[in-house]
Amino acid sequence: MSTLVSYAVERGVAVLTVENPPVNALSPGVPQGILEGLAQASADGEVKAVVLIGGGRTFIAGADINEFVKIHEGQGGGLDAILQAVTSLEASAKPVVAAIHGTALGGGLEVAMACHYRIAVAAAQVGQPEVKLGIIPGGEGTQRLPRLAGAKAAVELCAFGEPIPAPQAHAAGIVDRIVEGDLRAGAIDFALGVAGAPPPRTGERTVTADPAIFAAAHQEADKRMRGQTAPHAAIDAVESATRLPFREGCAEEARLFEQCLKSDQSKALVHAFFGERAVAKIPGIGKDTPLLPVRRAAVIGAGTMGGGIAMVYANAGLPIILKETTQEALDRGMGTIRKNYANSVKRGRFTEAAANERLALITPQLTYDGFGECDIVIEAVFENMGLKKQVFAEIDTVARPDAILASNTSTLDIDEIASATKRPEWVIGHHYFSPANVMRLLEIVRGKASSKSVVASSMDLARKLRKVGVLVGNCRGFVGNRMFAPYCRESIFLVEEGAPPELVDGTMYEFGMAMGPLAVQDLAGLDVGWRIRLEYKHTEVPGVRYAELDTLLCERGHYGQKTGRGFYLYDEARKPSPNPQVRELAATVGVPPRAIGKQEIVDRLTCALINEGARILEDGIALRSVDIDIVYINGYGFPAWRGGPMKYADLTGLTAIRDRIRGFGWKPAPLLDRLAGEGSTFAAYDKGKS
Ligand code: T1G
Repeated sequence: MSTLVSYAVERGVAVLTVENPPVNALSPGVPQGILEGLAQASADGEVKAVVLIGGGRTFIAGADINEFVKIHEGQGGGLDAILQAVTSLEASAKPVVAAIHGTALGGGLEVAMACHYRIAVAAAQVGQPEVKLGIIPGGEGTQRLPRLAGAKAAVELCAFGEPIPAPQAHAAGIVDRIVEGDLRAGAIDFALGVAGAPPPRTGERTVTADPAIFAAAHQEADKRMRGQTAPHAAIDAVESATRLPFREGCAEEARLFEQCLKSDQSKALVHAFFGERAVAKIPGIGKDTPLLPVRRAAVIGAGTMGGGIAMVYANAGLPIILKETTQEALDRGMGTIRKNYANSVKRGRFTEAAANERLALITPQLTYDGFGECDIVIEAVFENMGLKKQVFAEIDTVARPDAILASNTSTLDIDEIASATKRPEWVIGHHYFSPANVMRLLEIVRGKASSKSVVASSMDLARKLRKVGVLVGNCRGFVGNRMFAPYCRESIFLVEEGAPPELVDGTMYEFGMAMGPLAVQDLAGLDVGWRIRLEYKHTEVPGVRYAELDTLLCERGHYGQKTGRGFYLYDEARKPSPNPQVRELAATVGVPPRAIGKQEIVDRLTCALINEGARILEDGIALRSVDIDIVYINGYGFPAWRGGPMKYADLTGLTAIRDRIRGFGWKPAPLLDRLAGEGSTFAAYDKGKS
């Protein structure tokens, strides 16, 4: 008997329990175990019905995604075993009941739909999230789901990948009953209730639909899943269920599945899935590192970032003090927080009561009262080293000796900030991305003195705050902003050389970026970079070309959205339109204008990111190239379906990337040069590091 699927008979019902922690994925051996258990139940005259249930915290959460990594690496594999299991389950002469708790996702829902009945606890979720991996359901889910829930519901689940709660699945016809109390006992009762009746086989049903459903879904996928191919394949697969007999529909699904699985988008999205989990693994800081419990917090500064950070903690159910120096600034900060929550309630994201609960967790004040009870104090004041050091000197005296002291600085030296305290081992960077209550990325900046517990506790806290925590080293700009500087500089060079801002931004939007680089700079404020540049003017190297256009705009008071003019003009609704002055100012830079194509724009901007990313790896500022990818996907709007800048480089080929860089007259980063010379990849570099 399989060790991955246990078998027991209770009151004449065979109970097959999948035991493959942590999520009961359909890893090799699990489908085989289900088949063995089904055969044993079929052969046992005492058995009247079968229950399939998950051990531990969940039902089956899908195929084992590690298998797709092997397929992507050319090691073969596929869904044969899963397909055998679903076929045998549905063909069983004895009724099979899927008993769902936790999540039934992907192949897990497909296995459940091959069963004759599905029952679930109300807290369970079901879904077909395969498109988030750049593929589509490949276990006949695109054929059974429309037969159970109708084409419209099936298209929504398969093309957009969001799970739904069990009660909604029950209403849709996917789940037959919501069970109160013990799921296993309820499943056995249900199975005994249907024993003897001919088992309903979903594959024997038919389904029809208005073709307009699919046309509408394709249009919606173009918006919600911009640039991605799998959602359209999923819609086509579901549409085939309304047109073809079951077996032919399954063949169409298999064809589309294979087509998606081979795509770079799937390689990129699988990379991003595992990458988001890999970044939590810090060499030298094991799971046994003592974690400092964080139950109460305080944030200093009620500006955009401080207010957003206060919301992050409140949203995670943690009380937080919000301290400012003047009542006016405090009121303004609290006013913004209240407005944000009111907007969320208006959009239906949560109820008025939930918003008030969160607001009640935020304590605005002008003093350091209560700081002695806080487990963490976050500094979020103006980006000025002198001011930050003054604040850290103060919190050093008011915070508990075992409190974490975190700075939200976006570029400044965390070691210098720590030097303002007597306890640098408790100081670390928690760099949020604006708006802090929305962006998932949290760069955790490790100072040379930051203790292992403070690092491990910060990574653990990121998860609790529903952030993606990425540990980065201490240098100007850490990882994200250090790469963003050459990316932005190159975008300005392109405009100085004759490419209109809307061509540069439009091209990168088509590439998949959430926003073009020039629009992002207008949003952040051109004056931010201008001030930093003035502060570091003395470090500039004679003969090196620096962007001029942003400085020329700032010298005229044009800081971007905040002044209504920057690379674009903005109306009162901040709607952008071309700024004719940009061309005039660009002409004064003295670079002869020329027509610049889209491919050159994409290549120069992606290579600017990749080359700096390689230097960051060499300098040890990022642990792995995948950490850089996760930073860019979650903090800078880089499309996950391209995997992040370093995965994009691997998929393009490092030799091609290096040759492009040389073609621009730039110097390839030594690591990039070496890996390209070896015919290697950043992924291989990562493997060598872990
Ligand atoms: N395969 C392999 N490993 C998986 C996995 C999976 N499907 N799901 C999770 N893990 C690992 C994960 O990497 C982590 O490992 C640990 O389990 C805990 O995960 C045939 C082809 C289920 C909602 O896309 O959405 O079925 O880091 O931290 O926050 O048509 O995991 O500890 O080493 O995320 O509680 C479809 C993906 C697959 C579901 C639980 N299924 N997983 O979240 O835990 S394709 C999915 C999730 C498919 C069929 C097709 C979440 C979760 P480690 P975690 P969590």
